Amino acid sequence: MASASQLSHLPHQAFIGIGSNLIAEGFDNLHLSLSAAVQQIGCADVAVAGQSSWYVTSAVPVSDQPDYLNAVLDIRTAFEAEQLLDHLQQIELQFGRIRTVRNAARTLDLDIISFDDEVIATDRLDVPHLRLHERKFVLYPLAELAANWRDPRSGKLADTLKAECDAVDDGSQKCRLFAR
Ligand code: A4P
Ligand code: MG
Repeated sequence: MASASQLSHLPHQAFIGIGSNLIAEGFDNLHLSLSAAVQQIGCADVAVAGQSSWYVTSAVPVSDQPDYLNAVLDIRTAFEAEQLLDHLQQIELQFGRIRTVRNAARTLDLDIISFDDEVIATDRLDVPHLRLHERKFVLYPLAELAANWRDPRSGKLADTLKAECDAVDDGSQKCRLFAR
């Protein structure tokens, strides 16, 4: 994890959702390949300041895909949001992500959950992530890391979004702490 002096030249804060349900080539399990991906995210312009626990989650929408391993990272960065997306997409490619259909099984998915308290809507980016409020695999790790983070679109706290998501869940979204 980055030290305070390493973070001082990185003016932006973002939460990144990380997940996978296919082991990347060269790794023995999802936890090892995802931990290697976290290492790759750190660079001169990005520092990983915090990380949630890992969660074992069922695929959303419900399907016969294998379970995912998910977490959320708290990062500091000198990049603007689209530069950060470029950086993350490059890492997805390194881990063998081949874009097929939407919601396909994947070796690595990196999503920008939030970027400062900005609301961004461009051809390439919607931030905060548009489906954040309906996904336990984002809200559980996000609330663990930053219960008091406020969604600039809805004005709601991460803890509130998590409780609301739980309240409407029909039991189909499994989300449990990963035991190593
Ligand atoms: N894009 C727009 N906004 C963002 C953002 N905030 N962060 C655009 C990242 N990308 C963003 O993404 C398609 C395009 O979305 C990008 O080119 C970017 O310009 P993609 O990663 O190529 O495709 P995708 O991930 O299959 O589609 P989508 O709609 O982004 O899906 P999500 O929301 O990423 O969800 N179930 C479990 N249990 N755990 C998971 O991690 N992940 C997904 C993917 C589905 N089900 C899951 C999980
Ligand atoms: Mg994605």
